[in-house]
Amino acid sequence: MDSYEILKKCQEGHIPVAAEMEALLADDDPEFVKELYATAAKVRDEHFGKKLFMYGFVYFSTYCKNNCAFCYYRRSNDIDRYRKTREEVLMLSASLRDAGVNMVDLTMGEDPELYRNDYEGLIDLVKGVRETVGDLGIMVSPGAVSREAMPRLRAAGADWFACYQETYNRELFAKLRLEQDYQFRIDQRKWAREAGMLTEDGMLVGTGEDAADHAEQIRIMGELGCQQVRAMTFVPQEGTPMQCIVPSDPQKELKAIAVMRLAYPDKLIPASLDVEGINGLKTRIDAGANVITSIVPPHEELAGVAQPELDINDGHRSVDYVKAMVKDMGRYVASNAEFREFMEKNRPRAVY
Ligand code: SAM
Ligand code: MD0
Ligand code: SF4
Repeated sequence: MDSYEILKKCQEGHIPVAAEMEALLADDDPEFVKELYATAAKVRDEHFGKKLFMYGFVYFSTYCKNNCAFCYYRRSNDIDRYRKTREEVLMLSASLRDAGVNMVDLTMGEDPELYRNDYEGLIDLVKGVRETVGDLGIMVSPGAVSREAMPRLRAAGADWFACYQETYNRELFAKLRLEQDYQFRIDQRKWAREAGMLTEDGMLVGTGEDAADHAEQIRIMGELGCQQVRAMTFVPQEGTPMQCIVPSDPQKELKAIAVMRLAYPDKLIPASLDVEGINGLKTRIDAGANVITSIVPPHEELAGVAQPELDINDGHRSVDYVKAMVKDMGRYVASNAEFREFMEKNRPRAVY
């Protein structure tokens, strides 16, 4: 299949099928790749104009009972950890709201303390953040929770549920997310949708997959009905079994972003600051992303996930710094009303 021909069709509104996505992902000719990004950016602009969304990231507990091979916060890693108090999380959320983000992403390791008593601490926290942030979006990224927890998270005020499969290759999943159930993780997003939450899925790039795996991953993520889809390059973490893996060429993630955009013109696709920091923002936007995630306030002793410290305390991941860069790119940050409009239009109807 000729990749230029496929791209040309996409420029005219064609949505690529899996085999076409694979052909686009497999062509590494520099001229072609440039054209791929430009086409994706154009498709994004046709749907969203110059508007970008911004999410504040609150990684409020770095305790985790899991042992993912890729993750710095896996339980076997002997590292310093923190758990923010309810008051601290409310204060951080309020300051992110005041600084102008569209959504607060409440993320945690699978912290037994917050899972205790049927997730009592977590649900109470979400309720508090809802009272604090008014009409801002709230995303929760709590790990894999019970089906019963979903309607309670929704009722507490969560708009979005994020849970990344990382890969739809079962063998690779077993090597990455050790001792975790593949189907239980897939069901997370289904259960969240049934409870009326919008959902996000994601793929980890650079852990041994090829263009065919990426195409398959992108196809399935869309088919399962997520409104936000992401790709993040694996960043090797000290003290983990994957610490010596050579990081993948950054272009792989950018190409995945571009192909996701062509396949899903109207979905939200993040440019995460958690991979290459602020230096990686423009390249991701230029490849078709339309959301900036992992904005972290400085001096609050908060961490990133893949990049625990990069660009945080010098303020380069702050709202103000990111806003200035958005302006430099000739784009603007959406209003909360615009973000809410996206959510209302795309929110799944609760079935229980
Ligand atoms: N603990 C919850 C979970 O795992 O679902 C919520 C945390 S979520 C922010 C963690 C996500 O960050 C993972 O699903 C993975 O995609 C990404 N991540 C973690 N470690 C990473 C690394 N070293 N490099 C790139 N991405 C990473
Ligand atoms: C990010 N570090 O946006 C965050 C995280 C969790 N919902 C998101 C992976 O990159
Ligand atoms: Fe825990 Fe999430 Fe890290 Fe896995 S990715 S070890 S579940 S924090």
